[in-house]
Amino acid sequence: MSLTAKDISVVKGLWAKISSKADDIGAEALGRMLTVYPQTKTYFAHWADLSPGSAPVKKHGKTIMAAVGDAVSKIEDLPGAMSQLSELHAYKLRVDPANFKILAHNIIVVVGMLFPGDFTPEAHVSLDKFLQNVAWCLAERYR
Ligand code: HNI
Repeated sequence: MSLTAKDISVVKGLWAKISSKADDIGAEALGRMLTVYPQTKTYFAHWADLSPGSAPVKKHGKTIMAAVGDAVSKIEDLPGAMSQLSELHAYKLRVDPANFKILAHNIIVVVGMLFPGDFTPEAHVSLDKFLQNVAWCLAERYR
């Protein structure tokens, strides 16, 4: 499902409004993913504390959202933007790509929670399409 020019402008507009809170969004989304979909915890078993609000969850939430912000800035070439991260997740981290959609879902939920006014149906659909594309591009190097 490719992004239209409208999706691109809606995602960029939404990101401009929410990016100053990207660290909070990432921490909340990652903490919820680990709580609500506990099968995702296996990949982070080396962390001291996997509970919402813990230091590693906050730190890694920030890392993830920095990569999402980078993807927004390279939205016209998402496969190129995500290619190195795809290789890392496929060959080194060996993350089942089904999990990318789970994290995308959690990011959507948290954006809706933290920015109810900006999270119009129009913003929702374009952000969902964008994150599904990010998930798809992250899975691209798996085979
Ligand atoms: Ni992911 C590391 C981005 C989804 C498991 N991940 C990273 C890094 C970035 C990143 C950036 C740091 C790379 C580096 O060190 O060079 N991850 C993303 C993005 C998404 C995503 C943008 C989806 C939107 N990662 C997931 C999912 C899982 C996952 C869904 C597992 C359920 N990622 C990891 C693990 C690491 C990781 C594990 C290493 C973390 C660590 O601390 O060892």
